[in-house]
Amino acid sequence: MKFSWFPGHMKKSLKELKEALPSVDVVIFMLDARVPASSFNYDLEKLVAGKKILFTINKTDLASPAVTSAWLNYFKEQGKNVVAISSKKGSIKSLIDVLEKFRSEICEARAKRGRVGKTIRIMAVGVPNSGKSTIINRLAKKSVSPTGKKAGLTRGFHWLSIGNDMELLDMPGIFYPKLQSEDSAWHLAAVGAARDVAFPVDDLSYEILKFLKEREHEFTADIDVSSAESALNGAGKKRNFIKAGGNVDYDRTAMWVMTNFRDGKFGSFSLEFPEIEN
Ligand SMILES: Nc1nc2c(ncn2[C@@H]2O[C@H](COP(=O)(O)OP(=O)(O)OP(=O)(O)O)[C@@H](O)[C@H]2O)c(=O)[nH]1
Ligand SMILES: [Mg+2]
Repeated sequence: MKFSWFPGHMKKSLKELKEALPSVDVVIFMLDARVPASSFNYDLEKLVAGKKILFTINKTDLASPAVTSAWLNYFKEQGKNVVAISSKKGSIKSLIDVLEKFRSEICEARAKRGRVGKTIRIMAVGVPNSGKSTIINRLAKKSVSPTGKKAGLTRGFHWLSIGNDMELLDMPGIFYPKLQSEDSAWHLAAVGAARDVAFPVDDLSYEILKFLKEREHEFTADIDVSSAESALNGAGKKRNFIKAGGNVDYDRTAMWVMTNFRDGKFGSFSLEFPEIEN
């Protein structure tokens, strides 16, 4: 699959992230619950060693609940701080509780060094579209950062004071130079993280149709997925996406498959499982 990875502006963001690190107390790793492996980077975890780290599995409303539980256990078994939330639809109390625990520990450590000050500075890191700005707005209880379906919405680094003695660094989504696995590229594109890298939408929709077929999704019951052409033909006919002249409109069909998958309209699916990916 043709895929141009790591666009130039990611390099710049990674550099800015490193520059911001000295003033950061807490790092929230925002993971997309459907692709926790591909939306995480081990090199970055090493880079922020010494900070308080919270793994946040977000968008649980779009993922398989059983697989999300497995991911929670996976991180807990490694002794990591982890919560699973839907920052758009559900409660974020579990996340707030951990941040408050971190705050007491940080203040205690400061007091030992003779320092005062209750404010903690938090950085939310994740691939584009993982929900960083949404969670910042939830914590601030108002809209302080624009959010939206388009990956790459937040540009530049901004410290935002969100009340409760917390400051949050809103920053663009970041990819990493190395993909976690062969499937990472289409997984990230499928969840909407990879808008600004050249990913062919027909290849992507074919991967999604194959994935649905493997899971015996009813939409694919009578679709032949042995080739991209037959899969898109089947899906297009089913939706009646026919061009003048009688051929299936592949572009429209591919866009429809991709958008429906991203929005969870085929159901809640996890693309990555801890025992396989790690
Ligand atoms: N269904 C669902 N959608 C979510 C959730 N969290 C965020 N979203 C949506 O995902 C999209 C991206 O959210 P943002 O908060 O803008 O993501 P971001 O990580 O700041 O993205 P960039 O600034 O582009 O890096 C928006 O349409 C949000 O409404 C969630 O838990 N569930
Ligand atoms: Mg953002």
